[in-house]
Amino acid sequence: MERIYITTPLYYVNAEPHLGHTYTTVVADTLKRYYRSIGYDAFLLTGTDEHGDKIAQAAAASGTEPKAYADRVSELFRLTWDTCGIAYDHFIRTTDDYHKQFVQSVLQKIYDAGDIYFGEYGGFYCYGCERFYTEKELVGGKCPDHQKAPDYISEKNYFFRMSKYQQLLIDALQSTPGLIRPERYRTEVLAFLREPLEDLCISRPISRLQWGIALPFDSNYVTYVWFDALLNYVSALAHRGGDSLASLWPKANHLIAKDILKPHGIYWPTMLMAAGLPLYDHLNVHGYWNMDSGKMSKSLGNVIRPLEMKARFGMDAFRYFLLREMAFGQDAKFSEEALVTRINADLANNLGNFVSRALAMQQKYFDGVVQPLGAIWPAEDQELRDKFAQAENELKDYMKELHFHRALEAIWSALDHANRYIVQTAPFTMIKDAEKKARVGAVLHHLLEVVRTLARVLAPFMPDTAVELRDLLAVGVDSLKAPWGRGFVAGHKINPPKVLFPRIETDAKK
Ligand code: ME8
Repeated sequence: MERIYITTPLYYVNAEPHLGHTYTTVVADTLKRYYRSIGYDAFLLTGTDEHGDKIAQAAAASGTEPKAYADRVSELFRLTWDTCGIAYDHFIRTTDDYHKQFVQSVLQKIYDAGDIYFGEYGGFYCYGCERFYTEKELVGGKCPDHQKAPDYISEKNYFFRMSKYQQLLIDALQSTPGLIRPERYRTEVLAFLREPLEDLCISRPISRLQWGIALPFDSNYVTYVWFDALLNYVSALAHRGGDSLASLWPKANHLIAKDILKPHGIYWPTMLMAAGLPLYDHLNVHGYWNMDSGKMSKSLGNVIRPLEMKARFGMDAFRYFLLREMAFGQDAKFSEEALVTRINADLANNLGNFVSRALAMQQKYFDGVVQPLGAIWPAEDQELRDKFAQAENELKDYMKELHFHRALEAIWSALDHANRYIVQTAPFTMIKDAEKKARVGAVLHHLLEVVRTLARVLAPFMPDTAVELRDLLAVGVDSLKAPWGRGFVAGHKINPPKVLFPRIETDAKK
């Protein structure tokens, strides 16, 4: 059986789940459902990143101990994903004992092999990013992400000999085009590697920070949060036991946004090399969601919370918007107006109306009982079937390249065709002529085949809607696999229609 291992970043517990986290997690969930649907053994990992300065400071600011603080926010992430119906297989916390032990064992192994050494380092440190910056990386003397001047600190620390793996990493990136994708991010990492790579400071003295995993070879230090957190992708599999590590790790597909390209594109593969582990299969990098009003932030009061979106618009509508609106790899803009426009046009109108028309006619003309297709299919029937077959083929190619928006576009283009088919065949006119009743039955049967196909192809993107469609058709999961024209047994009765996506009235129209 083919396998795929899908991961989201481990989200920091100093912020509550928002639009950005939700996008990556929804993409991961969609991929998992898609690969499952084509017969893969797909495993999805998510979780929370809980150590380091940033979390210790956030806990202190809220007057809580770091562990209690992390417990609360981590639970919030887990609950959010549960409520959103994310089908993760394991939720890892970097404070889990097995993870801590795993990190220590890897540190010891790399230390014993001579790739970790003790040295002195002074540099510009940004607490927000939890990393040192070179002068060149600062913009106007400030961290480009946090717009704050970093602190200059000098101290004795442990270093990972990252520089030793620079050439090996360049070779791997050059010989494996898809290792980091889309291509522009591979190019970005390669460009960065044109400069000599410095060794990575992987410890923090406990005089400055206690909230971390103790170094196994020096209890005066804790592990730098990135060296701890990145290892989650492997520790979770080791913890799972069996052949998980051997069979799933080489099939790893990480999902991240471009903000954490450097740790995933440089630190992580060199760490894997030092630990004697194979590299991930793909690092998949998406762009940023921006708000109309600029960056999303608590202080601007424009944070988009997934549970609010689910409550107001429904999870599937929100998922559809996220996957349809952003081209994976590029930035996208979020606005409620755009969301409502998509819901009304694509979901209420195109999809919702199609389904309710098909089901309503079936009910009205044949009391819900599916009619025979007839031995000879006119050209328009074949065209309809072919249009969906083509969309499904395109979808396969698009999913391989993470072009979710194009996959959905292909389905909607077939749906447009199906709406035109109703207009062209005009069953509502034909039914007035008793002699054409059999043809009306056949046309409606084709419409139900469209609904059945939709229940199959939409399942990874809009899982609840797919189930609703299936319930409306009164068929089981297995019957979704049947080829066009073989989905319903003679005399099968479907259910009456219902409104899947109510139109959202905007203020302007009220
Ligand atoms: O970086 N648009 O955690 P984090 C799109 N703990 N995606 C966004 C986004 C936005 N505006 N904002 C956040 C960390 N994301 C580390 C990761 S992994 C071993 C450790 C998503 O909570 C996106 O996936 O800051 C981004 O990479 C991630 O959240 C950063 O989450």
